[in-house]
Amino acid sequence: MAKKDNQDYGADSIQVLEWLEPVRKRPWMYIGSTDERGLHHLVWEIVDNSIDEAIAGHCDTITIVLHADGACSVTDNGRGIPTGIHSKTKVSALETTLTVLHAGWKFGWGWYKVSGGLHGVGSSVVNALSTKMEAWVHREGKVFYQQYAIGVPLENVKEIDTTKITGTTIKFYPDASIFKITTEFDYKTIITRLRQQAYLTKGITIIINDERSGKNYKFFFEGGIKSYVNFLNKNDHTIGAVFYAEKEKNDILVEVSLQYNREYSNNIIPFVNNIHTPEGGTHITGFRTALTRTINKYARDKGILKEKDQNLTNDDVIEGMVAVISIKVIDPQFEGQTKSKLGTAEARWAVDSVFSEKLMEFLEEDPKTAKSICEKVFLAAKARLAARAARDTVIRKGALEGMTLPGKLADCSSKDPAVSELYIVEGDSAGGSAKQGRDRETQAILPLRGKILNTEQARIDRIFANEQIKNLIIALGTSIGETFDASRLRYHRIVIMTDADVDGAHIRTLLLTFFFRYMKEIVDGGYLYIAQPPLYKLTKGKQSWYVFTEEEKQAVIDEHSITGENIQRYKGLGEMNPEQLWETTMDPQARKMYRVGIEDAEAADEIFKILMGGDVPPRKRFIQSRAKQVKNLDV
Ligand code: 0RA
Repeated sequence: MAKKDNQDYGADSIQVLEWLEPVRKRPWMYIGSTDERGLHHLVWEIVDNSIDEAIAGHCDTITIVLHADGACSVTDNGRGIPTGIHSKTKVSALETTLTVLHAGWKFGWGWYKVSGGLHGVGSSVVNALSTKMEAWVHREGKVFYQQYAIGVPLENVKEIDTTKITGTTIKFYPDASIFKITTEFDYKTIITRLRQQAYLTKGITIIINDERSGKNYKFFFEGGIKSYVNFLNKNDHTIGAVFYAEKEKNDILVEVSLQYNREYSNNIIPFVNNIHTPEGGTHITGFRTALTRTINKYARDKGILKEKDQNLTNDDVIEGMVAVISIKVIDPQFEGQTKSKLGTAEARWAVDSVFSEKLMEFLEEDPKTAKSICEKVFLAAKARLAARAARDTVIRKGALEGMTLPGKLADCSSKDPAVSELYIVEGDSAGGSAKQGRDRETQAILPLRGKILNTEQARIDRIFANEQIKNLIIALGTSIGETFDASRLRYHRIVIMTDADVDGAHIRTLLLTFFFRYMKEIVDGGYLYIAQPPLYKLTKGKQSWYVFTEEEKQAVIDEHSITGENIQRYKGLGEMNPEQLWETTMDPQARKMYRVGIEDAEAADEIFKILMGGDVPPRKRFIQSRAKQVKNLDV
C-alpha cells in the first residue's frame, strides 16, 4: 500500500503530466487514430492485459461491460494487479501501471506481454485519454481502489473492503474532447474482436454485457482455433476432418488448425501472440513451405503423384483451405507497411518443423481425409494448368496487338494515372451519356453490358475467357494473377457506376467480388470507388435539388414545400442526360463517391461467399435477415 499522504501528489502529478501532454496532443501516435477505430483501441488495450493474465494461466473469465453512462469496464479473475510499492517509482505498482507510460514494458511483466496489439501502449494511455478511470483490485483478501481523471490519480490507492476472490476491474470513460467523432462503443465491433480472442485462448470465457441495449454474449471455445476453423467453414461444403496440432519448439508455441472446403479461394488467418498479422511473415512462410512439401511427399510416397508428374505448387495446396495459425513467441519482431508482418526468423523453422511432422501423422492416420485432400489439390493443379494456358492467350493477345485497348473503352487523354479515372458503367445507354458528359482529359468510360461472370463460382480459366473481364483487365493495364503489376495501373481512381436498383447492386457486387478475389491490391491501395447517382431530382420554379436518400428527399420537400409532380425519380443512369450525369455523379466538385475498403477482409470474404457462393440456403437466410446491411456493402 502506498503510504504517502495526498499532498505528495503535487510532485507526482508534474512527473505524470510530462508524458500526458504529448499523449493528449498527439493521441494517434499511440492509438493509431481518434476515430471509431481509435476509440475501440482503448478497449483492446485494457482487455489485452486481462488476456495476458489468461495466457499466463492465472485467469479464465473476462467480463466486458458497456455501461449506460458511456463507460466501459473490464473485469478478470486473475491474480490482481499488485498494489505494493514499486521499487522504481516509489508508488504502488497499480498506480505505476496506470499512470506511467509503457510501465508494462519497462517492468517486464510476463513474457507474453505483447498481446497489447501492435501499438501495445499500455493502460496508462487509456487513462490519459479518459475523463475518468477507476481501478478495483481484489488481492490478498482486500479490495483496493483508486480513481483518476485524465490520467492523474485523485487519491492514494485505498482499501475499501475485504474479499475472498482475486482479480482486476478497470473502468474508463473515453474523453469526448479527444474522440470527437464518437465516444460510443460499437457492440458488434467488440463482439467480433472478442470472439476472435476467445478462439485464440483455449478454455477462456469472455462475457460481454451491453447495458445500453440489454444485449449480452458469452464466448467459450473448448477447441480453441479448431473451433475457429469450424466457425469459418460453417457455410461451406467441407472436405475431410479438421486438422489440429499444438506443440512447442525452441521456445515458440505453434498451433495450427485447418480444413479444406469446395471453394476456390482460401482463408488463412495468422496470429502472433494473439495479434492478427494480415501481412503474414516468417510463420506463414514456414506454414506454406511445410504444407507444400508434406503433401507432395505424401502423394509421392503413396504413388498418387507419379514420377513423371510435376510437383503440386503452393497455390494448388491452399485452394479451398481454411486455416488458422497461431504462434506465441517471446519478443516478436514486426516489419512491413503496417508493422503487421512477422520478421522473427526462428518462427519459420518452428512452424515448419511442428506443422510438417503433425500433418504427416494426420494424413497417415486418416487415409480417408488424405484421399479427399489429394483429390481436391489435384483438381486445383489441373485448373492451374488450364488457367495458365488461357491467361497466356489473353496476355499474348494483348501483347501482339500492342496492348490494344478494348474498342468499347473511351479513354481519357491524360496518360498520368494519378489524375486519371476509369468509370465502369452499367449498360450501353448510360455508357453513352457518360462518354458525352465526362471530362475527356481525365475521365475514361468502359461500358459493361449485362451481367459479368459470377467470379466466386467460376474457375479462373473461365474468368479469363470472359470478354467483359478481358476488356476490364486490359483497360486497367495491370494484368492479373502471377503477372499482376500494380505499378502499371492506368487509373488511380476506378469508379463502379451502376443503377440504384437490384440489378445495379448485383453487378456492383460481381465487380467487387472480382476485385477482391483477383486484384486485391487495387482495393488495398484505395483505388476503387463506387459512384453515387442521385435517387431523385426535385424542382421548384428555377431551382432544383438532387437528393441521394429518402430522408434527404423528405427534408427538401418539407423545407421548400415541393409537390408531387415536381419530384422525378431516377430509375436508372440511362434516364439522365449527359449534363445531368456530369452534374450529379461525375463532376469532381459536386459528386458523391465512396471509397471501397476492407476494414475486415474476413467479414467481406464471408459476405461474398454467402452472397455469391454455390450454397443457396445460407445466402437466402443472409439476404432475408440482413437485407438492410447488404445495402451497406455499397460503402
Ligand atoms: C503482473 C504481476 C501480477 C499480476 C499482473 C501483472 C496482472 C496484471 C493485470 C492487468 C489486468 N489484469 C491483470 N491481472 C494481473 C501478479 C504477480 C503475483 O501475484 O505474484
